[in-house]
Amino acid sequence: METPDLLLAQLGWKPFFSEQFPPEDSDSVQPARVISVHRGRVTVAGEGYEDSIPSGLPVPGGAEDRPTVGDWLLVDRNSRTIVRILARTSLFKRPAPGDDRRVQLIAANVDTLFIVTACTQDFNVARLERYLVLAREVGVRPVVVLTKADLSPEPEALVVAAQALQAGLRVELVNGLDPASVAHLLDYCGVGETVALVGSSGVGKSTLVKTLTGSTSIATQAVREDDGKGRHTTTVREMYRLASVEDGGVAEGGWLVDTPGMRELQMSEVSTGVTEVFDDVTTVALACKFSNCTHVAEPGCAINAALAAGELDPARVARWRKLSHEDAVSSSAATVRRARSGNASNKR
Ligand SMILES: Nc1nc2c(ncn2[C@@H]2O[C@H](COP(=O)(O)OP(=O)(O)OP(=O)(O)O)[C@@H](O)[C@H]2O)c(=O)[nH]1
Ligand SMILES: [Mg+2]
Ligand SMILES: [Zn+2]
Repeated sequence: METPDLLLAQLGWKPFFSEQFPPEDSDSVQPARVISVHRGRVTVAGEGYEDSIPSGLPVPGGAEDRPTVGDWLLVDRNSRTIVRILARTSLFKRPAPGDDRRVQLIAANVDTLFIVTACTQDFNVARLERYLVLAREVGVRPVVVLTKADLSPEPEALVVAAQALQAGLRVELVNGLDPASVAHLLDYCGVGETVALVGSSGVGKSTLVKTLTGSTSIATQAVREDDGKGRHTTTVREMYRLASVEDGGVAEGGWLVDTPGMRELQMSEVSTGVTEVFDDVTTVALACKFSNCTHVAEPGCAINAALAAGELDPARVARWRKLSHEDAVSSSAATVRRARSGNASNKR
């Protein structure tokens, strides 16, 4: 017999959340986790129940005041409406495609990020670095999952290339279609833990979720046809429950969040992540003569000195420059945007 507390713990309930939930409120509201997001509604799961409720908040707020997959909510027991969204341990978001004044929330309260890439044309160290920056910035543990090992003549070389990006980085090589090959990924996703899968379209994120959960209802892309477009590209964000076998008995495992493939990953307000992922480069830059050195032609530039001495990889420095520049430009644009929308709402 499971205790109610255990059920919430299986959903990912942690002290961080219970501390935000005054016990005297439990008569009127109950905590529930967002399992999937639909137009105007969210599917939530709580202690022994699952329900579809309106996604609106009592008081509409800022861009991040919307429920996303993985969120913990307090739900009114009578009206079945959201009372509030609990503060998040982590939040993945990006500028909304086609409308950079809005942000798109991808997933909340994630413990581990599976950065999924295929041992095919998709493999690209610059893209992997972008996802690593994102993971650092958001504060979740990254794991690189290299799929389609069965389609590559020399997948081990790619494992080595990925591992070189960050000391201690976990890199897993799998055939996503083979349950035995993906089984060890379950170690990253114990009871109550949440793993989000991100990566380009077609790399095999939904396939991994399908194989790991044993689900038959998750749609994956058909093998790519001449137009290069799959027919079952994921469009919703949804969490899937893992069943794990422990001590001979079957227990509920953690949660996998499938996300739609991203065509491009824009970086904004990620300077901490860039600094940490490129710490080999940023440490050298500390020794530049000028603190605002652009590392182009300044005297006393430690980056250029290290490049000349062969102590830094020119390709990695070039990727660092590009990401830092992109972050600086889009972050200042975001600041301007916020200032403008702040003014606009004051006038209303
Ligand atoms: N041979 C082989 N095929 C794979 C593997 N993983 C995925 N595939 C195939 O690759 C295609 C795309 O897989 P999906 O799982 O739909 O890709 P996705 O990342 O979810 O794509 P989006 O939803 O568009 O982001 C499907 O035809 C899968 O069967 C693998 O490890 N080996
Ligand atoms: Mg998919
Ligand atoms: Zn410099």
